[in-house]
Amino acid sequence: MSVLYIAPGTCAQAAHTLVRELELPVAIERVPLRTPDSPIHRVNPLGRVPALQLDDGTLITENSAILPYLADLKPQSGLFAPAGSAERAQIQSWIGYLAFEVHAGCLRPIFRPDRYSADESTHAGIRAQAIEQLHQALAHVDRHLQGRQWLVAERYTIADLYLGMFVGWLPRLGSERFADLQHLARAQQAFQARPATRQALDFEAAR
Ligand SMILES: N[C@@H](CCC(=O)N[C@@H](CS)C(=O)NCC(=O)O)C(=O)O
Repeated sequence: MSVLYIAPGTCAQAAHTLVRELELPVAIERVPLRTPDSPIHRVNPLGRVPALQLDDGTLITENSAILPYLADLKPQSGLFAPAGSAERAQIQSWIGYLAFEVHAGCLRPIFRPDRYSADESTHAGIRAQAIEQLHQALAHVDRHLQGRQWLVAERYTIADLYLGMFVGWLPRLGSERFADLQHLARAQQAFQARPATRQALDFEAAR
């Protein structure tokens, strides 16, 4: 059986939620992060989650690869789109934007300012600047969602799932800075209301 390695409260929630959306026979394995003895180091040389190990041992990392791979296992779900279609490229475009502009570009300096400076006195400034950049990056998504329910096409896709996870992190920033992004709030409520999202969150909170 394939195994998806996750850690609660991390971006692995996206892949985890998708496994539950698709009702795939994938074992969910929680691992600690940033400890040298974590089993994740035997699986992913970067020591990061999500990491999907297929039953033949093949490793797939990065949400931007795992989400499309899993969704392709059940094309009838409509969570992705057929190869060669413009919709598929648009879904991939949003996933790329969220992975690069939102996650790596903004959320990482907010949560891990130590990666940008060893001088702790600079961390508050790095965070504050990254929160402003995050607002700009998400305002672009919010404008796109004006007058439409989903990022692409007329249905919930893996792009909406990925977005919903990140928007769900905003309260952790303890900031009112994002209160104006009303379309994003609506997208996050739709993500939150899905049974698969609830199942994944409950599982991650349980142990
Ligand atoms: N670009 C990767 C990011 C993976 C990533 O940074 N995962 C974090 C959790 S959100 C992690 O495992 N951090 C542990 C570490 O960096 O040691 C993806 O989207 O899958």
